[in-house]
Parts: sequence; structure tokens; C-alpha cells
Amino acid sequence: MDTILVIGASGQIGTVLVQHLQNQYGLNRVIASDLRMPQAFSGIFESLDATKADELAALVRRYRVTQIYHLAAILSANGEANPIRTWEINMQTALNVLEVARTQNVSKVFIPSSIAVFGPSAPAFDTPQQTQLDPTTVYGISKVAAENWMHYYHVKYGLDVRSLRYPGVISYQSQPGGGTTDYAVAIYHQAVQGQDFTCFLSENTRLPMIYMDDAIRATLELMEAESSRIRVRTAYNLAGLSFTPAEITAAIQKFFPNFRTQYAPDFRQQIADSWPKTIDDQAARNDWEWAPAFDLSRMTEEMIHHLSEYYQPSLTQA
Ligand code: NAD
Ligand code: AKB
Repeated sequence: MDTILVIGASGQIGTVLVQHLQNQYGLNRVIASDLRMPQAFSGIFESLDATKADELAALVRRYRVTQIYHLAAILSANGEANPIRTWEINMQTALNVLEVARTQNVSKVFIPSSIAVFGPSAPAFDTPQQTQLDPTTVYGISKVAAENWMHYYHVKYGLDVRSLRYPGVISYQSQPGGGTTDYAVAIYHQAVQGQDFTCFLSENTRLPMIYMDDAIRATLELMEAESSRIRVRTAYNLAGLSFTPAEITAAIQKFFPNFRTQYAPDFRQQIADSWPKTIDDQAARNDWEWAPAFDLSRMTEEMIHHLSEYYQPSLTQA
């Protein structure tokens, strides 16, 4: 019987992942932890600062944790406000997780990486699994370092640690936590509330994205795959869909013809320009049969449906 610890459980991905894990393993088998309590939460929650190795180790011992999903991090845009602090938090938490897993015989660990590992030297289209990694953000630098540490713990200690380079994750259940891809969530919230949107990226900035359902399924499929099939022990490239602000605006206009987007690029434009436009995820497809299900029109339909229920429940029930 597995007992699963999720660190960073109150964030965009954690909020949704915890519910899936609770459904799969049972409410008492999933320990959600974070600096802050998730909203409207049922299940076991423990307050944890994952930079504190002793607190983390005590939690792992107390619950006899067998799997860890480590989601705590400072993302690309927020990270630039305080690069040294971002490095300390992202690296210290990742190293604490790897070390506690090694010393307390945790059988499986998931620590996500990001398309932010890529920089200007990587091919922008169909960015391959193996290529030069020269990120321009402290977030990206910390993700490259974490990938190398994961590989090190696997080779040196045999730790079963697995990872995905998530693209920008789009969800209706939770708000994103300060990244460069956040506009693609905010735009739906504005549209459903009948408001126009001001985008902090320019209209033709193409970025790799993924719908939350696909991101969660990829995570669980990766974690459930036979260990022998996991041939990449840094992090797998993962592709969902890829679009520009102009294209997502056009997809939303099919539901709200009067919806308009204005463009006011800020510092996040430079980050976006250094990232891939599309991702080659052949290794994930080959090794554990990854295939995304959501394209732009299907995702847009779901986002608008769920957010309409949230903002205008009386209209959607009528
Ligand atoms: P998020 O910012 O929404 O959530 C991160 C959570 O970590 C927050 O709830 C925060 O309170 C918590 N946290 C921060 N410092 C902590 C600490 N010291 N101890 C315990 N908890 C702490 O992030 P997210 O979008 O849910 O991302 C989860 C993971 O996935 C991160 O590693 C991120 O880099 C990665 N990722 C996310 C995306 C995306 O688009 N959401 C894309 C690529 C990679
Ligand atoms: C961000 O924009 O920082 C994240 C990511 C792609 O890692 N969404």
C-alpha cells in the first residue's frame, strides 16, 4: 500500500493532482503539504516548508511515505524578481526531497521540470529531447540543475526518480503561480466574464502548452510505467498543443464573437522569446506511449464550459 506525499499541493498543478491521487489511492493515503492550506480541501494536509530538511524528514517518517510528488517551486516570471532566493528555494527543496528519498527508502519520486530548461541555442521548432540547454531565467537554470541531480541520484543510488518537462499548463480549477505562460489561463477568465484582455506577450508569440487533464494523465502514466521503460532519467520532453495569443483569441471568439485582446508586452516577452515554440516528445511516446488528447478547440470548449459554471452558474443551469 503506497502512501504519497505531495509537496506544493496548494499550487496550480498540486490542487488538481492531489484530487486524482486521492481518487486512485484513497483519501487517507495522500498527504498534501504546502506553506499554505489549499482552498476547500478535504483529506490530510500538513503545513511544510520543504527548504527545511528536518521537517520534511519527520513528515516522511511519520507517515511512512513511499512516493513523493515534489511540486514546490518559484516559476519563471516571479523568479526573476529575486533570482538568488529563487535558486535557493528551487534547489534546496529539490535536494531535500532527493536526499530524504534516498535515506528513507522512498520507492518513487516525481519532480517536474519545464520547457524553461531550453534557451536561445535550442532549435525553436520541434525542440529535441537532447540539445543544448542554455536557459536565460534563474527558474530555467534551477530546472536544468535539478534534472542533472535527478539523473545523478538515479545512477549513483538507484533512486527511481522520474520527471517531465511540462509546457505551460492550462486549467480552470486553479490559478497559475507566476509564470510566463499564465496569460493563457487569464485570457479565459476575462472572456467568460465578458471583459476584453490585455496580453503581456505579443500576438504572434508561439509557446508549447498543455491542458491540465493531459498534464495529470502524463504524470500518472509516467509514474505507473515499469521502471525498465523509463530510459530518460533527467526529464522527458512533453508536448500537448502549441498556439499564439492571436490563435487562442480566435478560438475564444468562436464562443464570444465580441471578445478582443490588446497587446502590451512586458519583461515576460523576452523569456517567451527564449523558449521553444513546439516540442518533440518522441521519447515519451516511444518509452511509455504518451499521446495528448486536447487540441486548442477542445480545450477552449472545456475551459469556457467550466469557467461559465463558476462565474455564471445560474446561466449554465438554465
Ligand atoms: P505553483 O506556483 O502554482 O505552486 C507551487 C506551490 O509550491 C505553491 O502552492 C507554493 O505555496 C508552494 N511552495 C513554494 N515554496 C514552498 C516551500 N518552501 N515549501 C513548500 N511549498 C512551497 O506551481 P505549479 O504551477 O503548480 O507548478 C508545480 C511544479 O510544476 C513546479 O515545479 C513547476 O516548476 C512545474 N511546472 C509548472 C508548469 C505550469 O505551467 N504550471 C509548467 C512547467 C513546470
Ligand atoms: C512558467 O511559465 O514559468 C511555467 C513553465 C512553463 O514552467 N508555466
